[in-house]
Amino acid sequence: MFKRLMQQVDRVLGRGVIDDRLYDELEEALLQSDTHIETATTILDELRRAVREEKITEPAAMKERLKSAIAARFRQEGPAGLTVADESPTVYLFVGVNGVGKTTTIAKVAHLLRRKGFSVLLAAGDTFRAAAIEQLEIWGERAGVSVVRNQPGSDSAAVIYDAIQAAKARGIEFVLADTAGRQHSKGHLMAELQKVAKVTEKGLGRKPDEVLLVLDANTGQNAIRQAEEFTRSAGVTGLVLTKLDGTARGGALLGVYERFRIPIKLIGVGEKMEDLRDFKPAEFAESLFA
Ligand SMILES: Nc1nc2c(ncn2[C@@H]2O[C@H](COP(=O)(O)OP(=O)(O)OP(=O)(O)O)[C@@H](O)[C@H]2O)c(=O)[nH]1
Ligand SMILES: [Mg+2]
Repeated sequence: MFKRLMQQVDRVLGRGVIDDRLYDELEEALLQSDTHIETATTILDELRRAVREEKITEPAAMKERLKSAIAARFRQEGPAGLTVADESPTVYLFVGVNGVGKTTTIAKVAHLLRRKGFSVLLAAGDTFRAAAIEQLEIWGERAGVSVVRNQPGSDSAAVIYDAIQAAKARGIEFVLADTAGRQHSKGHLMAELQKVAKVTEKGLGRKPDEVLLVLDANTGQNAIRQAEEFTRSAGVTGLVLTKLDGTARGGALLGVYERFRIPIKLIGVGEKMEDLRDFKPAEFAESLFA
């Protein structure tokens, strides 16, 4: 995803001298790949310090240092992977604006859990559009899992509540709940998510085990605003970064992670059910420059 950035860096470093103009050009390259200005400044400060302290004189060595400065932004603490509850069902809510890949990611997670032998139920909580319910049902069929649904326009929180009750009654281990990314207004969307979170807690006797904010890697700086809003109304516990296949941008994701410190749990690398990966910071950092 930073391939273009690295090409630019190669060109900039090709001049062979480390001077202020070089840092300005590196900053420009970072900003063009959607890196937030504060993040870019931090990265370049770190680079300047490293160049000074490690007495780096070669632009090639500087490039390696820049890579590790970017990779360091993604370093995470705490356990990786999704939380699994002691008491079934484990419930994951998927939230995010329209088109980011919520429904597709649910299908991918369902497929993964099924392959590991777990029982899964999907909740068609995006009741805003009839097509959204149908789309989830198609994915459910493909992944071999049932879907709890209601009429379009019905209460989203109620569908998710019903799915939790059904999972309890049938001894199903995981409930994956879709939510709407689109509403009459943003205020309405956020209010609905607050209600979904509250009703889930009521039905489950605890907060949802994960509230996963799905972000499209092509989003740019808007990703920060999305993270802000969804964190406020839905208590996000993890990020899923989608569409990491074939994007030249993605610098904004550095900013989201740095600012909110919400762990990145999964990444989407395509449109098929198999196209889901665990987030491994080191591997991921390496792939940024591939
Ligand atoms: N290339 C690629 N495409 C993806 C990925 N994840 C999702 N998509 C595509 O993105 C589009 C939107 O995906 P959906 O899962 O419908 O997104 P959504 O968030 O549920 O959208 P709404 O229901 O409209 O809010 C679809 O065409 C997906 O195939 C990914 O990791 N890579
Ligand atoms: Mg959807």
